[in-house]
Amino acid sequence: MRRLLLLLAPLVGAALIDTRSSHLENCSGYKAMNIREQGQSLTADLVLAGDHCDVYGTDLENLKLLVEYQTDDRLHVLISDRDEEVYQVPTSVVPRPDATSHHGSNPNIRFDFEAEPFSFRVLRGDEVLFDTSETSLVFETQYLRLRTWLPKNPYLYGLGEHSDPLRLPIKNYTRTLWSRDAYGIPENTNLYGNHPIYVDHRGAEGTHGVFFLNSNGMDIKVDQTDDGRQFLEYNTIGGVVDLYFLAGPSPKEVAKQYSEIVGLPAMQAYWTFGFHNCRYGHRDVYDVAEAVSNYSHAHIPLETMWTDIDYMDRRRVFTLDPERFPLEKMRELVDYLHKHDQHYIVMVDPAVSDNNGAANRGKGQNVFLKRGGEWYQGAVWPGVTVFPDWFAPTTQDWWDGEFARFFNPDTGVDIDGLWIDMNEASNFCPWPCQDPAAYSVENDLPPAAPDVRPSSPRPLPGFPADFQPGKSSGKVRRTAGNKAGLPNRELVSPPYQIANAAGSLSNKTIDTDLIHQGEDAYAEYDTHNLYGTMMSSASRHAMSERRPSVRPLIITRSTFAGAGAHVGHWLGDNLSEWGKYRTSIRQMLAFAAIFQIPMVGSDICGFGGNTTEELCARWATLGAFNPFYRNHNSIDSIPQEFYRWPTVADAARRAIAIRYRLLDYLYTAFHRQTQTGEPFLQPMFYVYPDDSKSFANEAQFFYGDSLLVSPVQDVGETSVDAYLPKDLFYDWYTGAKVQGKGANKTLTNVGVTEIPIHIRGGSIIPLRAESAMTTKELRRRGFEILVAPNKKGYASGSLYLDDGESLEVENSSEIQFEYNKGRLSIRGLFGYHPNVAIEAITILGQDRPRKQARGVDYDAARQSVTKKVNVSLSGPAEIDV
Ligand SMILES: *[C@@H]1O[C@H](CO)[C@@H](O)[C@H](O)[C@H]1NC(C)=O
Ligand SMILES: *[C@@H]1O[C@H](CO)[C@@H](O)[C@H](O)[C@H]1NC(C)=O
Ligand SMILES: *[C@@H]1O[C@H](CO)[C@@H](O)[C@H](O)[C@H]1NC(C)=O
Ligand SMILES: *[C@@H]1O[C@H](CO)[C@@H](O)[C@H](O)[C@H]1NC(C)=O
Ligand SMILES: *[C@@H]1O[C@H](CO)[C@@H](O)[C@H](O)[C@H]1NC(C)=O
Ligand SMILES: *[C@@H]1O[C@H](CO)[C@@H](O)[C@H](O)[C@H]1NC(C)=O
Ligand SMILES: *[C@@H]1O[C@H](CO)[C@@H](O)[C@H](O)[C@H]1NC(C)=O
Ligand SMILES: *[C@@H]1O[C@H](CO)[C@@H](O)[C@H](O)[C@H]1NC(C)=O
Ligand SMILES: CC(=O)N[C@H]1CO[C@H](CO)[C@@H](O)[C@@H]1O
Repeated sequence: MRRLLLLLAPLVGAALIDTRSSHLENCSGYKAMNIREQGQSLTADLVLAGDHCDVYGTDLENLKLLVEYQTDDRLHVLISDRDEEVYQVPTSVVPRPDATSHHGSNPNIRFDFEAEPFSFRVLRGDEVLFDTSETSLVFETQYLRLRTWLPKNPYLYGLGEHSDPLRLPIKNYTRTLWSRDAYGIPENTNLYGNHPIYVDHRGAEGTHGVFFLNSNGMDIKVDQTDDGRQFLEYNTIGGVVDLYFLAGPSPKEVAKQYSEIVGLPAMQAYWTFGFHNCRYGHRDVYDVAEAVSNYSHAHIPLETMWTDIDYMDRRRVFTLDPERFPLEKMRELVDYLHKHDQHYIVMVDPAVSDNNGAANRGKGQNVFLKRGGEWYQGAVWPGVTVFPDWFAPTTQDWWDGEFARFFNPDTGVDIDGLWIDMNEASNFCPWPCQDPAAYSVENDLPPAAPDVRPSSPRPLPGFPADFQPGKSSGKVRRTAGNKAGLPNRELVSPPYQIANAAGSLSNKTIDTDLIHQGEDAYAEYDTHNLYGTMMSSASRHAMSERRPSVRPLIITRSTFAGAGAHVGHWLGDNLSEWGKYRTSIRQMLAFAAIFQIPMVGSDICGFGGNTTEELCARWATLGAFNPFYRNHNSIDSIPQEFYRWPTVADAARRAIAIRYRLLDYLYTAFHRQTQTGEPFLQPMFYVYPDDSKSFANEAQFFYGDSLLVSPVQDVGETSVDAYLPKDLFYDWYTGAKVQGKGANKTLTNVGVTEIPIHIRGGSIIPLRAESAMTTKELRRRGFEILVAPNKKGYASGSLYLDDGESLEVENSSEIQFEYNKGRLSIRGLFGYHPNVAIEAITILGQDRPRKQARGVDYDAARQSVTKKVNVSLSGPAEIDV
């Protein structure tokens, strides 16, 4: 039975004094009228209850409320303007879940409201999850405010992108969402992407999620009132109140429920989990080739080589530097890599130099942003650029065409994956950009190697002074009902200013008063936060056109909610500092477990600044447990390829060997996330939701459900205080049983080439018997099944197999392993037949040898037994060990 409580008694209680914005204090809010319940939904009209308060624009007098019980675990609350003129996130960018297919009748969360003044609550059982009472909803032309009360001392997570603590601060905290090119990834500022979802974890009471589907600039405040009441408040400069409540009740359930709204993440090819190397500042193709060769000599498995903007002709996308990166040499490099089962990826930026073939073709197809009929220009790496308008109906065709032409396997550079950057969108020229020449990029191309040095090196072009025309009125006429944005707004300096670390809204990005092409004529003001995600899906399309049958790897800098369905993300331009090494863990956890972008990783060894041998060695081991594992470096930093120092090379070889032996374990868990939304990489409390000592832990993490990773945290240290929940674990290296006590355990003597790993009792992990130099070779290795029984002698695990790259998978295996009292059973679906078998089965935690059976070895040091077997992976089996 669906229950809707209509509590019509007026609210008692003192109006709250909002000390930060006294003007809002007396806004009268709305009253609900014409309440109608139909099936799984409720609608009402909301009418302004008193005088206008008009604080940051004009109050809208007529709103409407829609409440939908979309599934038993998902409630949708939409408050929009009656005429639906106010901007809403286009469904072409973020498709909405099907709300009509619900047949369940036992909702686990429910909606409850007061009619006058209008406020609402969301409850799970008797527990109040969200409560807007006592502060009125403010819904103005350029400002929305909605506050919810929270219990004392809440554990909140999410609301990215940021580098702040995993558990968000609860006092005086403002999380601004506005895409920004944020060099250095500083804390307490808005970064590259936007994910307005938070997870509220209440321990034994349960976990729930709240997703605010709004792409406008906003400040989300988490704070306490003077009398100590905890709240979270949305302050948004546009859009509507579009909230999804996710019932949980566990963190993993919230993750699954969120994936039902924004989409399941894209499955990646097997090879993409290999080790990647990149740097900004390769002087030429010879230098790139030399790095490939040096990795090989150092016997460090290099799966994929990347090239930053260095390859371009004066940093113009879709061009090659004819002297430093000539086409025939680039083709030789790519052929060489492909012949050795390695891969190649290059960077593409959205901004196109306003002076080349790609720009001219784009202009012919009318694909760039315009101001007053002229192409809108900014300044990025190549100098003066134009910016693709992803809303223009012809942009996808043009983008596909440029990819087909430049990345043509027969005549161009045959890349295997794609890296997209600067898509916040970044613009070097600050608003209003009156002196563009002053923002010329000074760090010129690195000197060419002697054998390819041009007779006179060309300087990078400066910036002509004839662009960045003045402000336009921002006035557009649109028809009502298209959810495309109210007319006559102040699109550059709105009355409410969000705490954008770049200053004014348009600073260092595309002017926010530009109007996009397309019927809806969206304003950049409303859609700025979608730019990177629109480039992501357009690029996925372009890559799929080139190689339709395989999964495209695309790594982007800027993302919006739902981007994981198309792309992965690297954490941006961090620095070679211990602080960044540590924050990379929590950032990665937020993307993988909360935002559903599991293909994520940091720049290993740090991007900006100079790394050290010790930091790079530690980061090489931590990076082996990033889903996306790439060493990347900046142009003005000392080289940091793993082969540059002996300890780093050793750390990398060891860590990659562990990663590769575990690659099918990773692939299996990653695949599961792409099917169900259940996260692969997880904060500790996702696995131990009742253990309050794990709630704020951001120093350790679970790599899949079975492996706890506890990296050493700081310079000069060889020990780490690792928290071990009350459970049985096994040391990965020694096999020793470690009984977790719900307390810290100091792990000592952790050399710089090592990273502590514990296997959770009750796990079965499919391992490749040995590592390999490439993932192709790895797939020819047999399996060893590692069994780590729990106290009752039981363990389980799974293995997913397919051809590793098909977009539409025809044949796959989903194999379940179970171990109980000396017997391993193998069951499941066996559609994919690898040409390898299970070669050994190892059981940990055996303190004495069992009755000697043939082919069973006891390892006293590891307290394990190993049975050599030859069990095919093409059907069920039962094996006694
Ligand atoms: C809010 O209302 C109270 C009571 O009516 C009044 O005393 C106060 O001056 C008002 N505040 C503002 C900022 O208008
Ligand atoms: C709240 O944070 C702001 C900005 O970070 C700071 O300026 C202010 O002093 C803080 N206020 C309190 C009460 O801590
Ligand atoms: C490769 O190794 C050689 C020999 O150690 C060194 O001189 C060269 O600088 C290295 N090149 C690159 C790109 O790492
Ligand atoms: C734009 O950003 C620069 C720093 O990058 C800052 O100095 C300037 O004040 C900002 N301008 C505006 C209008 O916000
Ligand atoms: C990095 O090292 C190089 C070479 O020693 C030096 O020129 C540069 O200033 C260093 N950079 C930083 C940020 O310390
Ligand atoms: C474990 O040690 C870390 C690092 O020293 C510390 O921050 C944390 O509070 C400790 N946890 C417990 C439960 O003692
Ligand atoms: C799937 O397996 C069948 C039977 O083994 C085989 O004929 C077919 O070619 C396979 N399909 C793919 C895409 O490998
Ligand atoms: C394992 O069994 C398969 C099929 O029964 C056989 O072809 C293969 O030679 C065996 N491998 C070993 C190492 O014994
Ligand atoms: C230049 C820059 O952004 N540096 C930041 C690097 O990261 C540390 C720790 O997060 C910040 O404190 C710095 O501001």
